[in-house]
Amino acid sequence: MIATAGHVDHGKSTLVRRLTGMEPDRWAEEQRRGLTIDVGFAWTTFPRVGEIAFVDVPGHERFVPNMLAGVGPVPAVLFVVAADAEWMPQAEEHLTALDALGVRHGLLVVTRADLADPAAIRQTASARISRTSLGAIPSVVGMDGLQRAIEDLVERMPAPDVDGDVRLWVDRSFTVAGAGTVVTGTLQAGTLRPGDELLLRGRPVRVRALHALGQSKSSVSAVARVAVNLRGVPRTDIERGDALLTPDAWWDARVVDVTAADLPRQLVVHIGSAAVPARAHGIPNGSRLFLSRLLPLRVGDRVLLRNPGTHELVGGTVTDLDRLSKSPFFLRAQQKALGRQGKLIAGEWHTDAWDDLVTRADTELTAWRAAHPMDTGIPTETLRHKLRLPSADLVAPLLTRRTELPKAIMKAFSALHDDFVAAPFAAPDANRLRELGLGSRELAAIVRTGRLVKVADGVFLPPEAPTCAAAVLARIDQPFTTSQARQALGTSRRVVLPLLAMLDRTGVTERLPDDTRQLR
Ligand SMILES: Nc1nc2c(ncn2[C@@H]2O[C@H](COP(=O)(O)OP(=O)(O)OP(=O)(O)O)[C@@H](O)[C@H]2O)c(=O)[nH]1
Ligand SMILES: [Mg+2]
Repeated sequence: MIATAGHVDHGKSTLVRRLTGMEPDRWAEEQRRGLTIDVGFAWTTFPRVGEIAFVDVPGHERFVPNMLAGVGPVPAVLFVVAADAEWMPQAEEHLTALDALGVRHGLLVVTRADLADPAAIRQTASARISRTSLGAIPSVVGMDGLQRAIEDLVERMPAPDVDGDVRLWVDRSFTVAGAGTVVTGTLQAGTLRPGDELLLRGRPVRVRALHALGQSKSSVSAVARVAVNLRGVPRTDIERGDALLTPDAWWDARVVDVTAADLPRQLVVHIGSAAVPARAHGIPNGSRLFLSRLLPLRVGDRVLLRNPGTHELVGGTVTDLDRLSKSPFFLRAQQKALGRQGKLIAGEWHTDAWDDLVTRADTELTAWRAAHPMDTGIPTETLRHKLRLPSADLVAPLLTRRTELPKAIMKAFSALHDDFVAAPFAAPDANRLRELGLGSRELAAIVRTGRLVKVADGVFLPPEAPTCAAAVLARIDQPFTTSQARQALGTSRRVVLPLLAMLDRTGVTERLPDDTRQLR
């Protein structure tokens, strides 16, 4: 795939027509006015490199957004200048756009050399181009040696990523009688096959059939011009700027951080065939863009930012999406878009900072216990807030993590565990703890790993004991005395007093003036 670029009327479409024998200006109005308005496509086969498709863009300044939609997804460019003209404004603007997009492969073609000496403009254009991402590129005059130069260009280009994720920016959509909705675009990476499920505006759609360069295909790999026939999608649900996406590979972002600084407040973000108005404000090392609609992006994407008032263009690289980069947690669907790998913690939440979180949770728990020696444990919401967890679902996995304990402690703990199976509220007394070799340090370690809760000094129970106690007490007559509670729980006064006090504090039970209690 190669795009054209250059000032209006400098012979881009004529060049494509001569190379392919096809008419890139497909609209009647374009042919009548001899002016390209929207992107056109034509293709041919060259002996050395096979099929080559050209995206022919308009040169007129009014159609710059169409030009950007055309060159956006294309990796190489034929930069056209006319021998009988100076270096012109849209040549400069197109070059700025190519530079901002980071296009690195190109060929300079001087046209209309029958009308003037091409030497001067060839030199000027080469010098200008060499200062951009294109660098020093070869140049040809007219059709002489053009085919060979294009073949050289294609051979220099890196092999496309045919296994990559698909993001097909739609540049046209139409209805074909009997087939339904068809969209076209430039496949930059990946491979498409009939039957593939893709996402369009967050909804799954299925590929019914594929065409490339006018022929039906059982698969199309990047880089290619492709027409995709979609099942069950009304034509009116798709427009230029939409994208067909590999599921879970891109993130539909509303807030986008980019490297570009000092941007105008109002601008238009161009990527692929999309042009989305946005508001910008400065942040350290760049700008934050608030898009007027969602765009499927990834960190590292190159975007083009255009000031619609002055037509100024700058490029930027995406550094963050929806302010997610600082969050230790992200959703599965955000992993690829953020370029992060993490393990699944709960629900759809992943993290790549688990060990760090465990350490921070430990610190918070230790501080909490010191400040609230009599409490069961830190309330879920408090820990969620302190660790800035995006969901309360993440608290439990952090607390119930099973940190390894030394073997001797684990052995003693298993003995305790067996005791609790027999009598769940019978906290071991000092003798039993001594017998098992569990001193205050060992017990603190067990509590830290969430295997025991400390109900009072020297009183330890399984972590589920308070909840179980509430369930047992709910089944006896209300209100109940301390002694009735002790009997129902099958335990001693030493345990029942602090256990009931804990249940009072956590709002499970209510202590009445006559010293009886009832469940709230
Ligand atoms: N004499 C001469 N005329 C040419 C040559 N190449 C193009 N032209 C003429 O220049 C005019 C503009 O050519 P196009 O190919 O439409 O130019 P373009 O760059 O596609 O223009 P836009 O798409 O509007 O930007 C047409 O009248 C062409 O016939 C050439 O090599 N020699
Ligand atoms: Mg044209």
